[in-house]
Amino acid sequence: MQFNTAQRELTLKIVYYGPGLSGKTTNLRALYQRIVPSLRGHLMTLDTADDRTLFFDTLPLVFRSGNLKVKLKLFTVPGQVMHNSTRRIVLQGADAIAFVADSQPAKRQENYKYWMNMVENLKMNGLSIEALPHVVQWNKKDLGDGATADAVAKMRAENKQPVFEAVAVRGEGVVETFLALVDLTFEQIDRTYLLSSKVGLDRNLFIEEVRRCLVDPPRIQDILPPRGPGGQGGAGGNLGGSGILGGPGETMPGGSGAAAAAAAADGKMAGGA
Ligand SMILES: Nc1nc2c(ncn2[C@@H]2O[C@H](COP(=O)(O)OP(=O)(O)O)[C@@H](O)[C@H]2O)c(=O)[nH]1
Ligand SMILES: [Mg+2]
Repeated sequence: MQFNTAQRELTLKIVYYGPGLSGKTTNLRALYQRIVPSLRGHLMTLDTADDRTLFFDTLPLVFRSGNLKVKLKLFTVPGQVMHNSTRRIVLQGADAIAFVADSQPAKRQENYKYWMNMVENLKMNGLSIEALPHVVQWNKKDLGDGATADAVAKMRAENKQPVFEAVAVRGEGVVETFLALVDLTFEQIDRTYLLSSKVGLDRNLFIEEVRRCLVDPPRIQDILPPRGPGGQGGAGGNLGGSGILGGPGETMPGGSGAAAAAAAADGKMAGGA
């Protein structure tokens, strides 16, 4: 987070993380389509011919809230293994994470591997998923199966972070994922920086301003279920070990230890390159 008090400007960095081809760039494209045209910043994507993100994508969203200028800077990471150092750099100074998992049964191990890779890369940046507002989006719901649906239900029941299903190519679930994350992010920075009492920036007002930037936005109360007891409002969570992304041996050959080690080794290799 950057807070420029002189210019009364707040900048938040939101990173879409996940395995290659899970739909991160598609999320940004779909979101761009839902931003009121007069408010649209420049969506910068850099794909190779086969849909692979080469570096990263960015989409800014700038609006006023109270007497503050707010900049939300959205980034995606490139998913391919060889781009780990880029992923790590993109995570620098992240304020919030949308983890885009792939619902395809064949991708469950990938999801887990990239979750662990994210945990590792956050750590290298002095960040931790437990302390960062985050949501999980299960994209490509149209390609999921019963086992994916079970995994989603189980993750929801654990109540560690908001969980969304999406079909980003059709724009479904994209705005919901984004708004929920922005809401959690505001809550978190408000806890730390007391924005409501210090600069009169209130959570509802903030979210309303974000909604105003969007065409036909859902209501926030329809997106976020009431927080259950023990729900950490996105600040908690320990999803890597929960088995939900295909971890602890359930759905993944080799068990969690092997995947975690593989993910960590990945990180080390690319980091050292
Ligand atoms: N069937 C289906 N395809 C999708 C969905 N979302 C994205 N895709 C496709 O998956 C491919 C990879 O998407 P992309 O956004 O480039 O993935 P990224 O690597 O995570 O940025 C593209 O061909 C998209 O059109 C979805 O919800 N369902
Ligand atoms: Mg991409």
